[in-house]
Amino acid sequence: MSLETIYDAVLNGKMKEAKAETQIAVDAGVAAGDILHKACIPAMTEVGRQFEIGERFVPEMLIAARAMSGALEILRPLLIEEKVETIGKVVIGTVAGDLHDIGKNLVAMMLEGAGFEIIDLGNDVAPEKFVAAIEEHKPDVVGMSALLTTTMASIGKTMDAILRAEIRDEVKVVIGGAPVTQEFADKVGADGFAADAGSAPRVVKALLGIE
Ligand code: B1M
Repeated sequence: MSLETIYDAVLNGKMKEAKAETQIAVDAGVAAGDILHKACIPAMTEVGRQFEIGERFVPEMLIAARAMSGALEILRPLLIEEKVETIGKVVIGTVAGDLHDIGKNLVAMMLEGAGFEIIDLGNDVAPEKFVAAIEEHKPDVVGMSALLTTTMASIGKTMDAILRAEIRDEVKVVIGGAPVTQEFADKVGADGFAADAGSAPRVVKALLGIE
């Protein structure tokens, strides 16, 4: 057992091995926070880096994210016990009228892999539901995904609802999805745009001033 073995298992998308090695490490007394911060998160950071430079593709990123989720199943209750702090909280959802959630799920997994707590509202999320989730969970960041040119308008409507609820100053907004662009993000007044799941953690961290 070593943290390096867990790092390799996550990096290479070997879920069974990631889970088994994580359990072995936990049983040997390694702190869950160390497993997360010294093995799992660095592996997912590397996955994101490789994706951004075109050395990996979506399916490979997905299997690595699943391996990370496998390890997290074991670590999550222990991290709560150890009171290990996450680096921030993200509420994420696919906007109203849009049922596409594969990309959003991948972004959520990569953000979780980077150390964020994720509150996933699912797909077809109405503006009022985003507002209610911001009021309830007080996230640092709200992420909206849209895959249809027609549902890009729902991003604007959700931004309006957030403004009307007078909570715009309390959160950073990051948007993405195949038809979404930086230009559109500027137009609707979002704080950030991420082109893909590999770059999303970097964009969100930069907005929060996290190294
Ligand atoms: Co739909 N669909 N679909 N579809 N579908 C597209 C998006 C489409 C491009 C296909 C096409 O015509 N070539 C087209 C949209 C055209 C447009 O508006 N520009 C389309 C259409 C038209 C439709 C329907 C209207 C079809 C119909 O019924 N006539 C319908 C709409 C239903 C609805 O939403 N109301 C529909 C339905 C569906 C299914 C339900 C069958 C299914 C979705 C299943 C699901 O998600 N659970 C589906 C699928 C699978 C697709 C395609 C084939 C694949 C989408 C996908 O998962 N890609 C898609 C065509 C295509 O992309 N080749 C298509 C993989 C995923 C990893 O990538 O989602 O782009 P992506 O996410 C990326 C980035 O965009 C980014 O990071 C992700 C990972 O790198 N990203 C973010 C995404 N969200 C982000 C959020 C961020 C940051 C980055 O910050 C918060």
